[in-house]
Amino acid sequence: MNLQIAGNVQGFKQQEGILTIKTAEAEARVYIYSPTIIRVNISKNFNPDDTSFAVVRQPLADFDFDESSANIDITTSALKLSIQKSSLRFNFFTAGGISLSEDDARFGTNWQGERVTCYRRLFEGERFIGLGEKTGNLDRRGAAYVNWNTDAPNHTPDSDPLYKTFPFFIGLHSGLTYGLFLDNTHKSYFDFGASTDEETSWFGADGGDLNYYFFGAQGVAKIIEDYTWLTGRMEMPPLWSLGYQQCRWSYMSADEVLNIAQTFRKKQIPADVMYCDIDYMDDFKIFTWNKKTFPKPKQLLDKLKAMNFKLVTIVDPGIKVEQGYKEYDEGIERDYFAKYPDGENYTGYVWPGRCHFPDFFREDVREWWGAAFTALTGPGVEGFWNDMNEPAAWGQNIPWLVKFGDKFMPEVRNAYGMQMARATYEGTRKILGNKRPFVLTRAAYSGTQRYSAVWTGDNTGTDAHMLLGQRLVNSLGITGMSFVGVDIGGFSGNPTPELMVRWNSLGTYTPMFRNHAIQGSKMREPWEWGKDNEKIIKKDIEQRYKLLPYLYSSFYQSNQTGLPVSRTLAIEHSFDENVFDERFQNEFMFGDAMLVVPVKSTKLTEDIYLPKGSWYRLSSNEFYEGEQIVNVSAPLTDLPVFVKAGSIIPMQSVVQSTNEKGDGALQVHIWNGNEANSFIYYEDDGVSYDYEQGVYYKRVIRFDPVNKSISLSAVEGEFKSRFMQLKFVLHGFGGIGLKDEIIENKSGEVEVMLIRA
Ligand code: MIG
Repeated sequence: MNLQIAGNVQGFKQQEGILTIKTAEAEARVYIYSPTIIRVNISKNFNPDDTSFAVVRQPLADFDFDESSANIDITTSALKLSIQKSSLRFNFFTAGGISLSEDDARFGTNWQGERVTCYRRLFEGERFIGLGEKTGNLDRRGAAYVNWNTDAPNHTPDSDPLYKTFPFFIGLHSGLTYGLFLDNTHKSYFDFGASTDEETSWFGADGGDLNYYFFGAQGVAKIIEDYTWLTGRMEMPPLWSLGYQQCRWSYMSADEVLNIAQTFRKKQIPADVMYCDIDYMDDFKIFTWNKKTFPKPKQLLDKLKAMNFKLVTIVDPGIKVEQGYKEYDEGIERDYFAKYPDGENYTGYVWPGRCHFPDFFREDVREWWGAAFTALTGPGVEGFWNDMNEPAAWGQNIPWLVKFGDKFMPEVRNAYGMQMARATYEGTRKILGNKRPFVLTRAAYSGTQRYSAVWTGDNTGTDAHMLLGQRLVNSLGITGMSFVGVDIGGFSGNPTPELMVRWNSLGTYTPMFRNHAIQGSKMREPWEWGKDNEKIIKKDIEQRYKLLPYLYSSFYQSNQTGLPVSRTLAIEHSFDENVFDERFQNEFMFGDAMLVVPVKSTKLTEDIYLPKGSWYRLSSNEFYEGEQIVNVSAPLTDLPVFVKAGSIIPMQSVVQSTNEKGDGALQVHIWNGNEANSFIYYEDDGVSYDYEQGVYYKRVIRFDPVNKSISLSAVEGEFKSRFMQLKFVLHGFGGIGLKDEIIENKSGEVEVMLIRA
């Protein structure tokens, strides 16, 4: 195989917002999307069909550049790209001329056959975060990863690849930040100095173009904002999907589902969602119900509804080969399945036996798939769980000859799951009219946040997996996926009661809070762990429901800015080395205000790191200065959770489901601090898309420590808050003359309220 390295620039031209540069070996195209986002696409063989599954924005129509004998320079208000002519190299600088990221001087972009890689300079002390669902440390320096969406049952805390592909990372060095998104769905590779001479890192793919977007904003949060501007942001989730979710593979009958739901209500343990895993179907045929065990789906859904429960049902991509089965017959008749090059449908074995696989890359197939959900929405299902969409089949090795349209499987495999989630989302959104569907997918590619939540697949009931799960959640957040969950308790194996309790506490602070377990495992519901543990689990689930106003406002932040709900400390404290210390790397902010410390179930005290700022322990109001390592108690009844001084957290009374009104009071908790702070409180009906038409309720709550005042902005939007009363709950104000107290105001109409010492 020949090595080809992009050589000297032979010519260039600018046309319709694209600067095209030619060398003997390749062609490069440069586009500007915004002052902080530049796209570079280098190819030996451009595909005229320049489409992306991820990107939803268009480049600028035109931009200026300067040419000198050595370089072509493009300068924006934030960023400078200096393109070296011989040999062709792409080097990025801040507008002030400080180096952010450079091609390796020797190799730059190069090819071995179709395989393309880009070698880049590794800076001293450079750290890397991102890539989404990847095992290993928060700091990815010294590690290498592969993207190849894989069904990974029994994966370990070191396995790679897992189910999803997010070829986006953020580099941190010299007090500077940059981001890079390789938009290429082939099998791809990232090496952050794993085994090299400490001078180079590299990334590449088995085929396709070296097509990347460079982000030059300063600050990790700003880069995430730019990345999600480019690839889209999540919609507001249905409020019910933020409640507690109870799943199992499988509840075997409608009666069992109802019985579990009733037990939640009887024991007054709040919950919103029950799940049906694959056994609700007739012979695992998608869009059917098992006539014996789920004979009257509508009746089941009605009964659940009367108890304020929603139901989520699973769908897999594999369509059973069986004449007379509607989806099979239609798929054959209309030629909707993936094929071998000779036109024969590909057959793989999954739960139903021999299956064909819909070609979700086709719009007509997506529409057909989406419309079929009436079999589930008819009886009343509003949540749709997409599994096995890597895609997975027994043997786990779909032949490379299988084609989706004109593309062979290896070219687009990494986007298959995303396209299934898209078909599910678009179809169910259409059927449900103005109601928000809840979609959950296992496989994903960059941009999936536009369609679906994700969970991290088949973990195991061990402490190591609980901690890994938190890193996966935090890392997925960097790549635009805010609505993320893990199987609480661990999918495989049986957790100890202590681990179950601890993991459930952490679940309270996980964007999607779902308890799920493998077939054959011990039952997992909150009451299966003894009376004392049940009490703790119940209290933690109640805490989740108290926090819903805060959590919903935090999701609004994801909807508006792309900032995730669960945030690694590296987002705000990017150059604090303690944040990357293996002892502290799992800590995270849950929204703006709360710092959560995952602690193994076997440890009842823990060394933790509190970053810059001052902190209060949520459970006791105990005060701590930041930038220190402290040893704190961590009994199973009290996961270490801290609130940043000056924070504002709106809460509500405990309700049994998100459909209950509660006592009508919004409790605005404020913790004293020296810095001014504000919180955007957001509310809407939690159900419909009316918020897109301005039917929401939004106001800014401000805390001013100098004037000792708390103020509320005027209300924006047309929605009437469901809370009739505002209560302010003050923490830590004793020392300055205000004692902790509750101040009530009966009218939600009050615009400004001052509290003075
Ligand atoms: O072959 O539907 O990750 O959550 O319970 C296993 C059964 C298929 C894998 C999913 C898991 C689900 C299970 N599924």
